[in-house]
Amino acid sequence: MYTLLSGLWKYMFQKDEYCILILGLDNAGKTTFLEQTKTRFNRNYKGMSLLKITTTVGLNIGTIDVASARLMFWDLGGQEELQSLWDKYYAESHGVIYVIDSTDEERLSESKIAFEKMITSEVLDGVPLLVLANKQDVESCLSVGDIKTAFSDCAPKIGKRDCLVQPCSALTGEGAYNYNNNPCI
Ligand SMILES: Nc1nc2c(ncn2[C@@H]2O[C@H](COP(=O)(O)OP(=O)(O)OP(=O)(O)O)[C@@H](O)[C@H]2O)c(=O)[nH]1
Ligand SMILES: [Mg+2]
Repeated sequence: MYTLLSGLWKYMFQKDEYCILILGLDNAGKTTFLEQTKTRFNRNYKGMSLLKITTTVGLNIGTIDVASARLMFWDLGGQEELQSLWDKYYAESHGVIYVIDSTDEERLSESKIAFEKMITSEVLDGVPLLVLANKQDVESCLSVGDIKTAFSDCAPKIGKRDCLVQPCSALTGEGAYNYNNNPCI
């Protein structure tokens, strides 16, 4: 009887769990984005001040509930020597958020190389992709159009997976509703 009841309870209330990787070069704003997301979606979450976030060595994990789904985010360090660890997490992931620093034109080609390496991994074949053109609160930043142009030769490698490019500011939390969605690179 207990087994039956606990099975019924789980069936009714257990959420589907999905793992989302947050990738991108160091300083792109991944951890800031994760903290901003946790603050917005978890009612009682008292996060640290976004301005006190320091570079990630290893990973940060965060969980939010959206409708009947539980999203578990894995925010990995983006420094060059840590990028070799990214692929250890690919097999477990249901989606990837790739964060680009729109204020750092100098490192855009470096970011493109890391992006290209990630999307050409067979393990991630077909996994949906959200590209965040971050730091749009900075007036002199690159636009989504500029970033799409810089990443244009990656387009064929994205394949048939779902892909959306989204301008945002992880720091202010603006994004989804304040800027226009852009379907793909
Ligand atoms: N102006 C502005 N600054 C941002 C934004 N997002 C992040 N930053 C700043 O960018 C710097 C790096 O942010 P992090 O979140 O630590 O970057 P990260 O991608 O996690 O870096 P690693 O952990 O080293 O891979 C910090 O000084 C943040 O305050 C943004 O949307 N706008
Ligand atoms: Mg970080």
